[in-house]
Amino acid sequence: MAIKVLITGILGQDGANMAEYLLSPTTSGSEDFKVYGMVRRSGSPNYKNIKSFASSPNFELVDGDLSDGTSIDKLVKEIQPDFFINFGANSFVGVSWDMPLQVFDVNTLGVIRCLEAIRKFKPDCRFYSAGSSEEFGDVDYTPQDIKHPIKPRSPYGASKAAARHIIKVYRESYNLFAIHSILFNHEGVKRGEEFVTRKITKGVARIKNALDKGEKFEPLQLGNVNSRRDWSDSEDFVKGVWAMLNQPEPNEYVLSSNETHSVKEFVSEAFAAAGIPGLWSGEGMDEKFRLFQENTVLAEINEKFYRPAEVELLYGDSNPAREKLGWKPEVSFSDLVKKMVNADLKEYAGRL
Ligand code: NAP
Ligand code: F7E
Repeated sequence: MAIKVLITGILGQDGANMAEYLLSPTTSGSEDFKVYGMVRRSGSPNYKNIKSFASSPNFELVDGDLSDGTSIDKLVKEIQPDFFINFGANSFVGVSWDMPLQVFDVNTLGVIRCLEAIRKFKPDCRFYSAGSSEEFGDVDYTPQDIKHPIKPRSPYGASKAAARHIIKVYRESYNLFAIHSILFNHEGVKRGEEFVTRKITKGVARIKNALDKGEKFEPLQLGNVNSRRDWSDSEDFVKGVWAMLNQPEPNEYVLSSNETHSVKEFVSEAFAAAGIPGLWSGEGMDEKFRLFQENTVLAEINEKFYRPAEVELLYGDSNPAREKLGWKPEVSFSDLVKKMVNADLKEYAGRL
């Protein structure tokens, strides 16, 4: 009998990486997985992240929406999944001030809809829902571990914190295997273009092309470049999530790289990876990243990308996950930047 895994957010970064991981022959071994990827039929779905496995006989797209409990009930009742991995969310922090109700509807009520479906129709299904280091917000100490106080700074962070509490309530009230771990930032070649890492690596590809041709270009426009994040590779994180789902008890962990880097460092590394040396100078809104020994501006600050409240410093402690789950991230910060830049250089060249 195949192990049935229902994944929400399948067209996003983590959902696609998780399905790819489960469907890869090295993971499956003798076990066969049947992966059901949930898509919402609003707008025009973009299937580019799932192209490597979309035609696999062990994969099936199913319709549903975290805003619609009926659809979640129907999927759990009909599929009878062994595992339910909830990666679906409105995941962009920056937009969460503009649509707080929608963010809570999907990220918090959506989780309750999943829990209710499991409680009613498949109580032995193991449930995972992605939590976020954004829940820690204006942090009290570094590095942050699973016991760090919940102090969100955005509607997104608050929506994930509320989800964390309700998952605990369901786990304890109904004896469900339901977990919500804290994921620090994780990126990769499937990352959405609105997030700062992908915005930078796509910008580097565009600027590299212009510099090579001697053409004019618009510098990259960024917000708070002094904020610090703990960045890892999403392909490493899905393995940690799978390990968490397969422990004997429903314990929750932090997944992180255990390093912190500023947005400025990401910019410098990304341009360097494309063979473009540069230097930061200036202060505040006048900070600029210039081509080394030249005046050409490669990146500058635009107030538009500042947030109403910022999480200034994220730096995780994933040692318990490393010790108890035998998990650790394989891709370093510098290799992650190189991987993303190289993919975007290739994609840019392919468009010409
Ligand atoms: P992502 O690329 O933005 O993917 C999110 C997915 O959720 C998208 O495929 C989106 O569908 C889907 N979705 C949005 N609204 C939905 C709804 N109403 N019903 C069903 N699906 C819906 O995010 P990600 O980076 O893969 O992150 C996965 C999860 O981890 C999210 O819960 C995120 O909040 C959390 N997380 C991410 C990070 C990170 O650094 N990546 C860190 C901590 C936590 P469409 O494709 O149709 O838009
Ligand atoms: O911002 C700063 C921005 O949007 C990172 C999500 O996956 O991780 C992610 O949330 C930092 C922030 O990610 C720009 O102000 C500067 O300090 O890439 P981001 P995020 O907000 O950390 C957490 C853990 C999640 O759970 C989320 O789902 O970069 N920044 N300039 C900028 N950010 C953006 N997007 N664009 C800029 O131009």
